[in-house]
Amino acid sequence: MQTEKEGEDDVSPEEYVALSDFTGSGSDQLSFSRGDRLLVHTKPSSEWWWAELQEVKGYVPASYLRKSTAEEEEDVSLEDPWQDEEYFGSYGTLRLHLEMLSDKSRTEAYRQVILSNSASLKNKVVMDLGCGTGIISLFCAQLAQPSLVYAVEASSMADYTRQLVKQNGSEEVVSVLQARAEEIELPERVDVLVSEWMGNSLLFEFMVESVLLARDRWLREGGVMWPSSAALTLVPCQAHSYYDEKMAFWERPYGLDFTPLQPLAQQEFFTKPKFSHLVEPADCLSSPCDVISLDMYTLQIKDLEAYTLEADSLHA
Ligand code: J7C
Repeated sequence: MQTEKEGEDDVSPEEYVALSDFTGSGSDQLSFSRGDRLLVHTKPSSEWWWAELQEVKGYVPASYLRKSTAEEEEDVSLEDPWQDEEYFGSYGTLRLHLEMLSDKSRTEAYRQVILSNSASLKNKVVMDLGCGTGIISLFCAQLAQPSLVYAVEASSMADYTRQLVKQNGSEEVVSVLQARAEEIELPERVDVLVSEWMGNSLLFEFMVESVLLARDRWLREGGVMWPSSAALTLVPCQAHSYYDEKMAFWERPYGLDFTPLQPLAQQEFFTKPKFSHLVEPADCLSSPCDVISLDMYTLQIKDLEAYTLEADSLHA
């Protein structure tokens, strides 16, 4: 049994989940991201708690946290957010598909390749790995004349993809398989393996692993990979016009002087990386540099695992 004093020090911390991102100011506050799991040691006030994240302790705002439930604590899949269930779960809703479909340069690039290679697709068997809503499979079916497209999608979106294929009159050509690429069984090898697998910073999600496995298992010898190569390109850039535009909001809204909020706006909106920002060529501060280049015909998983970046290559 614990004495009161021992209890204060030894009371087991409670686990909380972050509801949204928080950037701590000063060295005694923790910064965290939405979904992070924090251990709350003590609750000195109703607003600020003393907590721990990855072995670092600091104050956190209580209103940013919710208690994690017993089921969550037991659910090992949540320990690794990219476990299959969570990963494919996120692709079972429209949010990420909307993001991908709204990416015009991405979607148009696939459409264009299929259109300009339509002759070589005639009577060919295609696999569209991770087809999502089936856009690439539909482009193949409608812009070329493949004999068959296997549209492979592991998430529950596959149900809707089947409906979309039917709705667009392509059910004779496109066969939707709801399965992980690693598990599918096909009666034949395919002539073309097309996939939109590229994640943030190219390799995030590591879907490339599934593509390579499908290539080795299901692409016939001499078959075609789309894309045939991939690169991660870095370029230092500025975003002055975006910055100015966002800060200008705090100048005179409704004719009132709101400039005292500008330092706060700067802290809140500009201390984190900005994703999905379209960089104008004029904002690039040097010529781009490829830091990863992949040949999708020869690439092996072990090459990726062993990838290291020579600092010298950045000066090239
Ligand atoms: N098997 C089947 N579908 C997959 C797999 C896999 N191994 N990995 C990812 N997907 C699906 C996923 O459900 C989503 O619809 C799409 O492929 C991911 C596309 N991600 C991307 N960054 N372009």
